[in-house]
This record gives sequence, C-alpha cells and structure tokens, in this order.
Amino acid sequence: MSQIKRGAFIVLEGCDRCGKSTQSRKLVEYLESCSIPVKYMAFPERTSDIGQVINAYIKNKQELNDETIHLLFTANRWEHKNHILNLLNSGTTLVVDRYAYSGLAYSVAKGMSKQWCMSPESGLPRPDVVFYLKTNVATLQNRGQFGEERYETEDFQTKVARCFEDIYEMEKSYWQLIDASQSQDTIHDSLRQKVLEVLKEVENTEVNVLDW
Ligand code: DGP
Ligand code: NA
Ligand code: NA
Repeated sequence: MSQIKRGAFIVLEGCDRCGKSTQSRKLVEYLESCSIPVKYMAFPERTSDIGQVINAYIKNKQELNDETIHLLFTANRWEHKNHILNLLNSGTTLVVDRYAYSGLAYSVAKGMSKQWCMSPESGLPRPDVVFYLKTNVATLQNRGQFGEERYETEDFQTKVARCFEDIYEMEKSYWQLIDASQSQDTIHDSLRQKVLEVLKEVENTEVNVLDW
C-alpha cells in the first residue's frame, strides 16, 4: 500500500461563459491556501500539436468535418491521460475546466449520434466529481465576448445546455448541479464545501474509469 493519498479529480462543466473558468481559478487558489497540492488544467489543452488544430478550428481559422474535430477533441484528452493519472496518484488534486462531457454535449448538439460520440471517450480517467454550472442561456450573451468563437450563439448554446442536462441524468451519481446565476461567492462556497468532502472520500481509492 502506498503511503501517498491520491488527489481528487475535479471537473467543471457548462455552456460557454457560464463562469467555469473563474470558479476553477478561485477553487485552485482556495486549495493552495489550504496547502493542498493542486493543479489547474483546461480542455481543450490548446498548446499541443492536436490542441493547436483545435484552437484554429474554434477560432474559425480552419474547417474540419464534425467527426474529425470530435475525435481530435477526444485525442486531446487521451494525450494527457498519463499526465492526469501520474498527478492524481502522486497526490495532486486536479481542477479541470471541461472534459469528456463537453466532448459529448457539443457534438451531440450538432446532431451527431450520442452512441458514436461516447465511444472514443470510454476508458479515460473518470472524475471524482463534476460540477455542472447550469445557466439560463439567454443571460449568457450579456457576458463578455460572447459570440467571438465558433460555438457561441444562443441557438447552439441552448442545444448544448439540453445535452448537458441529458448527461446529468446519466452521470448523476458523481455530478453536482450548481445554479450559475448565484453570486460568485455563493457558488465558490458550495464548491469548496463539496471538494473538501470529496478529497477525504477518495484519498484511499483508485481513480475511476469512464465506462461509456
Ligand atoms: P473553452 O476554452 O472552455 O472556451 O472551450 C472552447 C470551445 O470548445 C467551447 O465552445 C467549448 C468547446 N469544446 C470544449 N471541449 C469540446 C469537445 O470536446 N468537443 C467539442 N465539439 N467542443 C468542445
Ligand atoms: Na468559450
Ligand atoms: Na474556459
């Protein structure tokens, strides 16, 4: 038995501009202030070779068909699999902005087959907890810069929100629904409280596998 207690795998999900990135950073700062080893990650991770293609696609500088970009987003998670497992198993908690659920929600929102989209995500490390920041899409547009990137239209985000709700029903056992219209501090407090519980619960367990 290893003496090292593993870190928790924490993911934040939601539509564009739902406040995930702000909440991820606040959570990381809080855990750092508690001297808990923690690292922030975001998907897509845009710096790898695959990540650069994804970045060009999101910024409307490159066209790719739906299947190809779906598999590239997935591959971008797979190429970080060992890194994620090594960090968790060496005791680092990960706060991750988007994961396989965005992969499913954004592709299914385009009309792709859910079964087809889930398959390549199967086998990735499964988060210990996913916070779904649920927003009213109509209010999202008022937030900064909405509309600059490929998926940022009200119509598409409404479809994405519907897909996330479907995924929530499927993955309820480790998903936490957060009302993203609450104040930043209120949301942060809910996340903090839940994360401290999760850290304790998982410390002597193996990392789960996404069994899609
Ligand atoms: P972000 O850096 O979190 O703003 O994400 C960039 C955009 O890419 C955003 O509109 C969400 C979308 N996205 C994130 N992950 C995936 C994925 O796996 N598949 C697809 N199709 N879109 C994704
Ligand atoms: Na975005
Ligand atoms: Na982000």
